[in-house]
Amino acid sequence: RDKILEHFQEQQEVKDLCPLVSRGLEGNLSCKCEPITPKELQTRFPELKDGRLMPTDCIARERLAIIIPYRDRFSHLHVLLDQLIPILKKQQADVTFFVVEQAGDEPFNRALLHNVGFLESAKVGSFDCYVFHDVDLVPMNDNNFYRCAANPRLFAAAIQRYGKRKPRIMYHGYFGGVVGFSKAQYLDVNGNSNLYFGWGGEDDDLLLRTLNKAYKHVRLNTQVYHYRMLKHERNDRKRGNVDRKLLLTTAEDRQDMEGLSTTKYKLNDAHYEPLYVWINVSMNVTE
Ligand code: UD2
Ligand code: MN
Repeated sequence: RDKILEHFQEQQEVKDLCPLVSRGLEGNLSCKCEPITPKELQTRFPELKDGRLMPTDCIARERLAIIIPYRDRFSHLHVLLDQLIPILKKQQADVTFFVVEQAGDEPFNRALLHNVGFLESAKVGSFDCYVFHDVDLVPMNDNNFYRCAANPRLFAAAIQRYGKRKPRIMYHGYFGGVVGFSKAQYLDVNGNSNLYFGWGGEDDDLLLRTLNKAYKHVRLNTQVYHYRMLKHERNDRKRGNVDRKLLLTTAEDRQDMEGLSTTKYKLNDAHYEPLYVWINVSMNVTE
């Protein structure tokens, strides 16, 4: 009888898969979006270790990587995490945050940093799902599920820009801000193009790649999948910019030759912090 009891207790220890829809979700959220230091964040969320958050009472259905392209937005980064972590906790996500920083002051290349995040994440673990996340977009509803699906997804279905009252759809065919790909989908589209230095175009290129591989541009509910954009200076949209309109005309032709498979960078630093994996890379603009 003791043996049976023992066995039963062991069985109890085995965790189940987390439910598809977690309990305790609230819907629309507020955000004070006040500055917070990494130290304060660590105190608030001591369960984060090496940038990873895991459910305690069940096994997550997928392992998620959130890739944040980054340069000089320290305050935004921590405001974002302060809002994002409680949502992901409630969603019982197994998530690791990667901050991918571009060194130097060459024109920013968001899309290349996405590729770097994907490639470097493989050194940390095996991820099923990738969400590429602008540092300044704060999710405002916890039914916004950070999960992958049959098609790549635009999470940022609607965005409330600074000073505007309502979130709105950016434009038909918008595919920037926050997007999600399963590992297989990202490999399938050969990731992002590496050629978009400076502001703009890279997100449109990614949509062309996605549609070209016969995926659909799924429209998610804008009442749920909406974000607030934190205040920042408008970028210098001209400086060092490549001719993004010209590049876009060849997006599909370049897709298999140029992208994740040809990403080049110099890894300056990669280390664990409690809240994230920090990666710093240099790019060679003239290459
Ligand atoms: C828009 C898109 C963005 C991207 C960009 C063009 C929205 C809400 N977002 O962003 O997804 O397509 O246009 O490239 O429409 N970043 C830094 N430091 C910098 C510059 C950029 O960290 O100096 C990162 C950061 O994660 C930021 C993202 O790149 O959120 C996009 O750059 P942005 O916010 O300066 O440009 P924005 O708002 O026009
Ligand atoms: Mn922005």
